[in-house]
Amino acid sequence: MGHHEGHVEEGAAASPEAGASGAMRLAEGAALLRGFATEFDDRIFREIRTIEAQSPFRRMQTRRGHTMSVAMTNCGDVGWVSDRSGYRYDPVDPLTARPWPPMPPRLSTFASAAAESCGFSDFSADVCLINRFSPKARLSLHQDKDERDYRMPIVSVSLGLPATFLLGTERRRDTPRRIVLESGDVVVFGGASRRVYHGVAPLARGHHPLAGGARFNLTFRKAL
Ligand code: MD3
Ligand code: FE
Repeated sequence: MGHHEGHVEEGAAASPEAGASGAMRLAEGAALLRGFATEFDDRIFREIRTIEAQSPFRRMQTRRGHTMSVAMTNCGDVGWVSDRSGYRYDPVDPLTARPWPPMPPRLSTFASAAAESCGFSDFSADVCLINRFSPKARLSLHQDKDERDYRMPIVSVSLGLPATFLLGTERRRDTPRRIVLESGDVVVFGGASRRVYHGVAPLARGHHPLAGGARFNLTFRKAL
């Protein structure tokens, strides 16, 4: 086992051999790029601050009337929103009644480069959903199926406190694998992995020099 041993729990079959690109295969179509965003973390945090100054983080309501524990905002042509009428991609931020902040070109270039390194040569994100986890915040197992073209991957960037990512299969009842994602880790979910159930276990308390007591996750998507 390489020096990554210990990050991946319960024998999550990330091959310890990172390939030429540095990617570790997590599952069919899913690749983990450890630390791919680390050299850009300052810049990404600055972009997040600019975005949240225009469209603040907020905890959305579910159709059933629950308040999500994760706070969210978006940038791009549309944003993912959830309320009592359900969830959707919306070009207008319901909190501000204005369009979402534009996708910073450097972020979309970064996401395309991550996708490219995993074999997705024509990925161009039109939305970035930004999740902010405080201690105890979690995401229950779900699939992401509001996007039009499932042939396009989703690129996930984790920053701040570590979290246990739950990687299931296309069957909800299968026990998910637990994979610790740390600040700077990037995961590209494409192919068969695009449709799997996944979630995040309740965040543990901690301190991170850039993020304080929180974890941020950016998911770059092609929604339209
Ligand atoms: C696998 N976010 O925003 S990122 C989400 O850590 C979401 O904030 C989690 O699940 C987070 O929808 C997990 C990894 C991820 C994101 C989207 C996926 C994995 C995925 C879509 C399909 C398959
Ligand atoms: Fe998801």
